[in-house]
Amino acid sequence: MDPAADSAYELLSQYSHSFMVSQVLFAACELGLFDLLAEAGEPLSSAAVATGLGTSPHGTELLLDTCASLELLTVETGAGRALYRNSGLASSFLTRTSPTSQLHMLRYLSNTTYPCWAHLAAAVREGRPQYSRAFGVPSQDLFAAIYRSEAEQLCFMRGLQEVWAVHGRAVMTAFDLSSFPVICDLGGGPGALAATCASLYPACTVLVFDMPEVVLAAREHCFPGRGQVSFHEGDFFKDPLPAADLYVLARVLHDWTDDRCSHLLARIHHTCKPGGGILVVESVLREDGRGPLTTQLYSLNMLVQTEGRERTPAEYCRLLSSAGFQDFRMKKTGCTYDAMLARK
Ligand code: SAM
Ligand code: ASE
Repeated sequence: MDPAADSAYELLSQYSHSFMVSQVLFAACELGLFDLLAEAGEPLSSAAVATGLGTSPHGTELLLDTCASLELLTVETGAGRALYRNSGLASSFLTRTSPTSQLHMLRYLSNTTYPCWAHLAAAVREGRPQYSRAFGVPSQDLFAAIYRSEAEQLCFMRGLQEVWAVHGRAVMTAFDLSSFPVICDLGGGPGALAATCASLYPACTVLVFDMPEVVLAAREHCFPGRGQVSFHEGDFFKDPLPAADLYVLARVLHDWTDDRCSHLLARIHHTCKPGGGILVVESVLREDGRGPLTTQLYSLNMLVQTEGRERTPAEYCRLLSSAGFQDFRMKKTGCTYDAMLARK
């Protein structure tokens, strides 16, 4: 066999089956596998897991051994039987009670993002999001589609916040923000990044501005740790923006076309005090647009789920400069999301 052809086939095979890996992860979370193992307090046999989850013995055994190969579980064998426990990854990120749990994001990816990706070819052909094919709802008003039911809205809100328990500090300390007395997170959702900001800069006043239904849900479902943050409701394309020294836009610009971004940035520039700033937090493409792969995949995700795209540093710089902002600086954080700061 030709070794080059061999390794090419191996790569093809790995790509072809990657969706199965995602589904193993999604199914294990949906079934509550990692919570069962966390709450058991001792390693469990496959039979005990099947009983605990109410699942078939055979299916459970396959799922457990596959999770072990994926390093989601560890397995101890002895005395003719296997006992399973959560790996460090699963304990940190896949259990309900972990402060860094990513379970809502995984549920969102499984129930919403994945069905949209089933129509990736159509999205590429048409250049637009796929809510009508995936869910039978129109995509004209983007957030009407994203928030098409209360359950969907809550899952999106909760899911998107979870990354900030892991990367919020890196993003908010990329630049020293302590010289901005009032910081407003526009489209800040239920306020996880704002809360991180408030705890890092205790002398700053931190506000969140988001749509009325988001602010209402954030208040009603009292997301934890948001005590120091105040919520303001409105439409950032139309309504007056709160007065602030620094405006944060985290994963907002990537939802929108260049025209919508320019409109929003011009409104922020108009409200911003001279000397004030704008902090943009996004997964940023390499200058040539050819990587990192995760960001390219996110950009395809913006194609299937939004009107936007991920952009390069030069593209963000151009959008901000055209709106009148100066002194564009970018700091890489080493995680998925980077920070860019500019001044009025
Ligand atoms: N900044 C948060 C983060 O990074 O986790 C949330 C990002 S989410 C992709 C976009 C946010 O913008 C949502 O919370 C959404 O409700 C908000 N948003 C969308 N359109 C808006 C509008 N017209 N006015 C105010 N907020 C809006
Ligand atoms: C959005 C962010 C996301 C809109 C839809 C989204 C995310 C998932 N779906 O602004 C979070 C970022 N993750 C990915 C895969 O893009």
